Amino acid sequence: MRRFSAISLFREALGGHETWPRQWRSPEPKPAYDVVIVGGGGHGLATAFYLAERYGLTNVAVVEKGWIGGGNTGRNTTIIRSNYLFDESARLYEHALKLWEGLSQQLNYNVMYSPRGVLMLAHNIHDVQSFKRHVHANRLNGIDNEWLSPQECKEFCPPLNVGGAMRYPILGGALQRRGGTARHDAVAWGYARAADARGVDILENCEVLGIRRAASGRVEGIETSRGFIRAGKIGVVAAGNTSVVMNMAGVRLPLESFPLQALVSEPVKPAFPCVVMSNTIHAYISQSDKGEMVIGAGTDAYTSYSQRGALHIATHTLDAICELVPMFRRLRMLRNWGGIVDVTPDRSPIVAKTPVPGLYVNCGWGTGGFKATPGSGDVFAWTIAKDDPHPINAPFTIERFRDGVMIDEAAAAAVAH
Ligand code: FAD
Ligand code: PYC
Repeated sequence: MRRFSAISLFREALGGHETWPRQWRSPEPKPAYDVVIVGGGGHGLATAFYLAERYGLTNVAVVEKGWIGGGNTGRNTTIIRSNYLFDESARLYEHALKLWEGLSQQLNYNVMYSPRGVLMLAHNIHDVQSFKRHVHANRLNGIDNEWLSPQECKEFCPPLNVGGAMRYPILGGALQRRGGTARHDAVAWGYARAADARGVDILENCEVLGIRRAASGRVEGIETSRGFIRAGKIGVVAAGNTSVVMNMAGVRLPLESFPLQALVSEPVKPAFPCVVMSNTIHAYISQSDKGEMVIGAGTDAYTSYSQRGALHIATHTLDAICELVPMFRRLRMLRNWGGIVDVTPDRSPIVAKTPVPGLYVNCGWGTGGFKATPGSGDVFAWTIAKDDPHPINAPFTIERFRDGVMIDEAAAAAVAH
């Protein structure tokens, strides 16, 4: 027997329309949020803050699968500098550095930005040539960077061993005095608190599982572990997981994800006055306000989504550091951890519109995105609000990999990958 529901009878009366006539249909449902940001790291939270602060967009949610700042933002070695080689990068990282200088005041939250100087050590003739080239290029771009002899390195950072009989002799160094550090989790909390105060919703423990698109192709919203959230626009800032999230919308990106690890020593009294980086041996040292020596190592040799690095990578770094700073031999290490960084073919980020209307992406910061946090959030907010890139991030497109317009910053990225 054929069964009729009230609706099917109604449809038959209309002449068998599958759907109701347009004028009887309810209007398109309104987005629950004008903008949803996927990823509650520093970049995502900064984007939400600038959307509210600069463009009055407060109907915004930041959706985070874990807790805010629990990704790379809370795991990095906090080095801030803008001494990149190419004009495009110099503009981007210098924009960020200028924002760092006033950030605690702007957020009314102490992010502990400490411009104590970043010294990049040269250990062979290629390092010397490459760093001198960076010094010249930076100065042409109005960015401070200077070359120091081994003796000047020692004066700037007395614990360094500049004696010659070493595996990694110090042949000089490039010093950016305005570079330094900031407290990583304070950056996440400062942006979160300031965004929240302007009306932004921050949804923790809410994992994005899918991106829903309309028949037109435009984004409609996100499927999450807590249900569907409708959105007018979606900005994806999910660091090591970006390619997974972007695949949900059918967008493939040229990204690889690697573990990168760091470790800290037991806390000691102030002993190390600046930030020292050695790209050649993958070692980065500074002292935190708690007194721990913060040490970064290199990336693992294999792609992975695991938030821990291989032990031999850290061991190699510690061996080399004990030669560079002999007094550290007596320090005990307290804990180590890893994060997942996503790397593009030219080691520069993608901050751009995508082929999907209403979908934007900010990723590929590799091992060096913490320093960019304020600048990245600022220009990404512009891109989302205006549906058009800011002049600073305009070169950082997805299409540059198709067109061969690379911004090859491997030498400035600090950690080889
Ligand atoms: P994250 O802070 O990782 O935020 C992304 C967020 O997205 C995460 O919280 C994650 O949980 C969330 N997410 C992912 N998938 C989903 C999903 N499906 N649904 C919802 N949420 C999701 N940079 C420097 O400039 N200087 C340094 O000294 C430095 N040192 C580093 C040392 C280490 C050990 C590591 C790992 C990185 C280092 N970096 C450094 C790089 C820097 O940490 C990152 O580039 C930067 O923090 C990226 O910020 P983010 O906000 O994009 O990412
Ligand atoms: O980009 O300066 C940097 C950095 C140092 C350690 C990891 N990244």
